[in-house]
Amino acid sequence: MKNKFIYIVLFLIAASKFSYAADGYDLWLGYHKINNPSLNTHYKKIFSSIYFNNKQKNATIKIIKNELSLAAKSMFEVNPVFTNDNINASLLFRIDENYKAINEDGYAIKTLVNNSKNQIVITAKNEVGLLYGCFALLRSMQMQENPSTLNIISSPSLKIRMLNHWDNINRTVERGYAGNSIFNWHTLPDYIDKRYIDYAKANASIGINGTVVTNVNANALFLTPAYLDKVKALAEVFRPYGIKIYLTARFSAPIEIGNLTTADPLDTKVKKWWADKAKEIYDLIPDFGGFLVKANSEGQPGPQNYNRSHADGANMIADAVAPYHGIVIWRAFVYSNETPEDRFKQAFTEFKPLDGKFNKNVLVQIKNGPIDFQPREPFHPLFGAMTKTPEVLEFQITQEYLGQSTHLVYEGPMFQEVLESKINATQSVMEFLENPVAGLSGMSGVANIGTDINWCGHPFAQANWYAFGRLAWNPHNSAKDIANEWIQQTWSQDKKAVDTIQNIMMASYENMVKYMTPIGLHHIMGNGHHYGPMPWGNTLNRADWNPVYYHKSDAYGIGFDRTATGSNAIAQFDPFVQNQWKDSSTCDEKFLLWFHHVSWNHKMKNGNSLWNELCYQYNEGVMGVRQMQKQWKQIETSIDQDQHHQVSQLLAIQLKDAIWWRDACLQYFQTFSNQPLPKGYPLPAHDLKYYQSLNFPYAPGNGK
Ligand code: BDP
Repeated sequence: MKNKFIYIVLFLIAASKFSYAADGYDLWLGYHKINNPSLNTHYKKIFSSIYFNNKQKNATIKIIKNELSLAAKSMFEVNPVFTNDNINASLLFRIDENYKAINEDGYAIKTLVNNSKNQIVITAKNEVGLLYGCFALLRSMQMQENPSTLNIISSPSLKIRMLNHWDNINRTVERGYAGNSIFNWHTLPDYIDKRYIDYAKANASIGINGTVVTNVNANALFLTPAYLDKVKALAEVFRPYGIKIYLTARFSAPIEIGNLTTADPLDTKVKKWWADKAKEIYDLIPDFGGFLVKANSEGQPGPQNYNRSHADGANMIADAVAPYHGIVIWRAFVYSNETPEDRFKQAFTEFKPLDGKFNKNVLVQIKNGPIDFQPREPFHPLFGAMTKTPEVLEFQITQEYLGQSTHLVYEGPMFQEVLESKINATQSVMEFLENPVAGLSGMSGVANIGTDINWCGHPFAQANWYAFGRLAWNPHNSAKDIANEWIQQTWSQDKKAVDTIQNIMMASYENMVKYMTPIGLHHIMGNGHHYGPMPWGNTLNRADWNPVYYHKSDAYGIGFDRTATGSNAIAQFDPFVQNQWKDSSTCDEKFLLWFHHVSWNHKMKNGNSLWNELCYQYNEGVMGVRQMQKQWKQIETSIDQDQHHQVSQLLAIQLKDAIWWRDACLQYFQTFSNQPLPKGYPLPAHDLKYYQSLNFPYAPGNGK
C-alpha cells in the first residue's frame, strides 16, 4: 500500500434556513444544506462524476464513497455518480509536484482545468490519506470555499495524534462529564454499536489516528483473553478509518492475571510474561498500537516498587512489543508524597536524567503544564529538555478543572497558547514537537466523549474535541479559524450568528481563567471532584493535594515562590524562559503567582495593587460571562430554539458558578489581605462560612 500514487478525480464544469436544528449527534459532520446559489452549481457538478483509480474493494475506499454520497445528498440533494472513465494522464502529471510534497498521511487537493472542464483531483499515498483528503474537501464545501481554485497540500507533522479515554471496565468514565463510556464491554465483541463507527469517522475527519480505549488508572482484566477479543472487535471497526487501538498496561498485571509473584521488570519470568502477552495481542490485532502506562503515580504500581527506574519499566514492555513495531507511551505525570520537593519539579527531576536511557520505541507523554491540567499553566519544563527521547504532549480535552460540562469554555486558545510558548530563544513547544530530534512525536488528548446524545455533554464541548484534532494535525492552525470552521459545520451559516458564536467562544477561555484562577493562581478547586472553589482546602493527607499548598496565602501576600529564593523550579527552564519569569516586576502577569510570592500591595503593571487587581479580575470573569449571555441572546432567532434554550440554561449556571468562584475566593483571600473590596465592588451574597459549608459528594467524574 505504501507510496502508491492513488487519487480520486471529481468533475465540475463550471442550497433555506441559516441555522441547523440538531441534537448534536452528527457533531461537525451534519452536512447541512449549503445556502449559496452561486456556488451550488459548481458543488453539484463535483458529484456528477467521481473516478477512483483504486480498483480494489478496499474498506477505506468504501467509506469514502459512502461519505461522499451522504454529504452530496445532504448538502445538495444529489446522488454522486462514480464513473469508470479513466482520466487523462497529463492531468495527473500536473498534480505530481503536490503529490511529492505530502507525507505518508497527507493529501493534496487541486482543481485543474482540462478540456475547458474543471476537475478536482485528490491524491494521497494511501487510502487513509485519501479519506483525510475527502473530509478536507467536504469541509471546504461547508466553508463555502470556491471549488474552482482549490490548491491544498496538507500533511500532519506529528505522527501520533491520539485520544486517551479514561474509561473504566464498568463503563464509568474518570473525569467524564458526558454520560457513560461509549465502549460497551459487556456486549462486545458480538454487538457493534453504531457509535463505534460514528466515533471512528469523526476522529478520521479531523486526522486523529490512534485511541487508547482504557483508563490510565488501569485494570489488568483488559489484558485477559475475553477482553482482548472485545478489543479486537473495536480494532476492526477503527482500522479502515486509519485509527490504531492502544491499551493501558497495568504494571502489576503479571501478578494480577499472570499468577506470578512479582512484576519486577528485570525478572526473566516477568519479561517472558509481557513478551507472550504481546504475541497474544498481535496475533489478534496485527496493527495494535501499543501500551500507554501510568506507573508509580497516584497509587499506580510501577518499576519503582522494585527499586527499578521508569526506563527499566518502559524498556521491558517496549522489548515485548518491538518485534511487532508497537510502541510504549510512558507518562511523566509522576509525583511522590514522600518527596518534599515542589510537585512542579518532580517530573523533570525524575525523567530528565533518564534521557537517552529509553528504548527507541518508548515515548514519554508529558502534560501540557507541570502540575495538572489547570485552567492556565506555564508549559512543562520537560518539553525540549529531553533530546534523545521522543515526547508526546498531553492535553486534557475533558474539562475536569475547566467547569466540567456546565461551562462553555473553548479550549482552542489554551491549546494554542501552550503550543506557541517559547521553550528557548529559537523554538516553541510546537516547533520542538514538529522537529523531533528523536524521530517520533505526538499529541494526546484526554477525551471528553461519552454516551450523551451530543457525545460531549455541553453542546460546545465537542468544539474542544474538534480543535484538538485540527491542532494535532497542524499545530499552526489558529484557534479562531478552527472555531469558525466548527461553527459553520455545526451551528449556522448566518454571518451574524457565526461571528457572534465565534466571539463568545474566543472570549470564553480567558473569562474562565479570570473567574477561577486569575494572575497565576492554580489548584484551588474542590477536593476530589475539582468542581467549584475551595482555596481553603487543607484536610487531605498529602500536602500537594491541598489548595493551600499552591497559593501559600499569608498576611504578607500570595503565590508560590518558585524562583531561587523559593523552590527554584524556574531553574528547570531554559535561561531564555527563566528571564521572562524570574523577576516579579517583569514576569508575565498571567503567571505571576505561579512563580512569585508577592505582597498584597505588589504594584501590577497597570498601577493597581495586587489585591485590587485580583478583585477586578475575578469580577471581570463574571462580567465576561454576562457578556457571553448577552451575545447569545442576540442570536436567539438565528439558532434552533431548543439548542438556543439549552445553551442559555447552561450559561445561567456558568454565571452562578462564576459569581460563586469570585465571592468565595475573594472572601477567603481577604482573611489574609485584610483589605476591603475595591469601591463599588459587588458584595458577596453569603459569608465565607456558607461557601465553606458547601459540598458535593456526588459531583460527576469522580467515581471508579
Ligand atoms: C488528574 C485526575 C486523575 C487522573 C490523573 C492522571 O484528577 O483522575 O488519574 O490526573 O492524569 O488530573 O493520571
